[in-house]
Amino acid sequence: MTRIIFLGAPGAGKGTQAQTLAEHWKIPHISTGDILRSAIQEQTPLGVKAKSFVDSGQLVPSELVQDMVEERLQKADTSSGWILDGFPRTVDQAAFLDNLLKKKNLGGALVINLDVPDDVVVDRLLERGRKDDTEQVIRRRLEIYRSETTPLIDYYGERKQLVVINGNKSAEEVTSNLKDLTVSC
Ligand code: B4P
Repeated sequence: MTRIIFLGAPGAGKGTQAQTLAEHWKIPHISTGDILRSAIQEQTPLGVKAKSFVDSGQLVPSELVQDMVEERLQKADTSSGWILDGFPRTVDQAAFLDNLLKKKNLGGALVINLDVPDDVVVDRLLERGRKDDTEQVIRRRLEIYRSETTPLIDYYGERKQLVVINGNKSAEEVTSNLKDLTVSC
């Protein structure tokens, strides 16, 4: 069973790599950002609550995202594994996921931190130009990444689950390095 978590700054390539690897291994790519954006688009109760947080680059309250992830991980397509992209983003969310995996008698996931310098991610996101990819919102997301998400590097490092990959290469080169890495795990 393949269980992978992608960490990395906004724009580090988590979504790009998670999608490619999920197709390669035929396991679901679970992106909390994608699920939230589609809930916002469909104006579901979750989407209505999440909209202002996503638009301004803030984290959506953890209770909402945790319920959403728990529900998604109950679906039958997760039986041979999954790739989580964008979750966990805080130490509280990581502890929640650990408990959830324990309840399901599953071991920990392999955690991959895609390492990319700030100026590179800002350029990538400005070029992508999604609604939350304006310079001001990107800077806010990077600040929150630094304060809320980088503590996960120590969290998973201490648990010997963490691998750091240089994400500042072409998407194809990063994919090739990831395939080498995960095949040997
Ligand atoms: P996400 O959708 O996760 O946003 P992201 O971090 O910007 O996406 P990602 O990092 O995957 O983009 P990618 O590199 O693939 O979250 C959006 C919002 O949702 C958050 O701000 C928050 O409000 C909310 N949210 C999500 N999860 C949450 C949680 N757990 N808790 C609370 N709130 C949560 O792509 C970036 C661009 O770079 C693309 O255009 C791509 O083509 C390009 N690119 C990728 N790799 C490249 C490479 N190697 N070289 C050149 N370009 C590359």
